[in-house]
Amino acid sequence: MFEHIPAYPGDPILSLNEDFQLDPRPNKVNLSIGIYFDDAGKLPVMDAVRRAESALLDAIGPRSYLPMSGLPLYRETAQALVFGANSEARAAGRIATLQTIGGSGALKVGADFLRRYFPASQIWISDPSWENHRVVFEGAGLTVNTYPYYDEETGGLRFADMIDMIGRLPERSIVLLHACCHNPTGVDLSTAQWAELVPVLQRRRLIAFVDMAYQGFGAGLEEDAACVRMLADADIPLITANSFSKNFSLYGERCGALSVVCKDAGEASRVLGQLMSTVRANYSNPPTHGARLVANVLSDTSLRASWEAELATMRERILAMRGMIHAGLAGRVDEVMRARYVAQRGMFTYTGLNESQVERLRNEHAVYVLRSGRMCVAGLNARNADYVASSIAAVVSGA
Ligand code: KET
Repeated sequence: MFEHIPAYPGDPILSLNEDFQLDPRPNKVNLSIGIYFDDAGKLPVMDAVRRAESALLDAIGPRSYLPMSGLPLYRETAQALVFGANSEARAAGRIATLQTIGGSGALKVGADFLRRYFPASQIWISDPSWENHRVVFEGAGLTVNTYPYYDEETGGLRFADMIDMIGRLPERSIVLLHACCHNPTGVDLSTAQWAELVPVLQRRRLIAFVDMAYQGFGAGLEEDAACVRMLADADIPLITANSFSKNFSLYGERCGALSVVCKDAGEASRVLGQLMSTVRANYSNPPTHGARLVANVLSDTSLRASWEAELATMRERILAMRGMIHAGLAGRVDEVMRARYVAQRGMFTYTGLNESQVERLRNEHAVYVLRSGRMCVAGLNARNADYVASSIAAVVSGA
């Protein structure tokens, strides 16, 4: 019966991470998946999360189904984090927010919603984008196109080309934007560029779908969400998918949220209802544990302060690692290639290594980066950074 089913070629990120786990070489370095490791190379359990978890253990209670929309305190705190505690749209009750199975689940629920209520609309994602954006949106039945984004020559942004193309899209098209720490390139729009993009979205009557998987890893929690607030203030039809996988180091708990900013509270209530019906049709309702952890940390003054401080330390460590590999590559690769490590922001740098160099890095040096050349700089530490720099130097020089 199942003979005709072809082999799964694997996922460019998750399958590579699985291969890494099986690699027996002791000097191996995982710079493939977007996971933050600490300076000891360990996946951290954040102190605030540990404390929230201990408190939950002491107060173990029954575990009923959550509502289809998720835990109310989680929805409330997640919405405040994304849109700002004093957001006008929040005060007006015109944002529909629901708990989702990670940022990926938010994208999928949002994609299903758009496919159903905007059947004629297509989506435009950046070239390049997170590989799974195309997979999720095509999986929901949308046609996925790209807009110009990364400039391979300079390691920067093709902003004029991007704006030009977005300015010519059909009305009600969907434009997927990364709030901060662009995956895979590490190249973001500046505040001035966001301000230039907003009237274009407005004039063309486009829908902005903002993916924010790295809030707090760029410039700070508030700074990284500034574009979301700018879009909301400009009354652009706006959908956001945010994730707590990275900024809470809670990857396996699958904590995310989807928000749709509406015209008024009545519209938000109808949109929320339809999002709930999408959830019911997919997985019925979300899980409890991770949501309780996130909600309890975000709503408790002391836990929240501890979480924010630890997140700032993670952000600063990434910057230090960028500096370290940049220094380690001095005189070993050309300056355009080297400058990217300090010019780009967030967990990722687009190294400019080609496929065969990436393959040699893995085969000969046990250093794993994605086939596209994307490196997760959050996997570097004081012990492996120099080894990685010399491995890159070796594959670039062809030695
Ligand atoms: N959006 C972006 C831009 C993103 O990089 C990820 C994960 C997600 C959403 C998904 O978040 P989650 O809450 O885990 O569902 N990216 C890393 C892991 C992965 O590919 O799944 C990565 O790019 O390595």
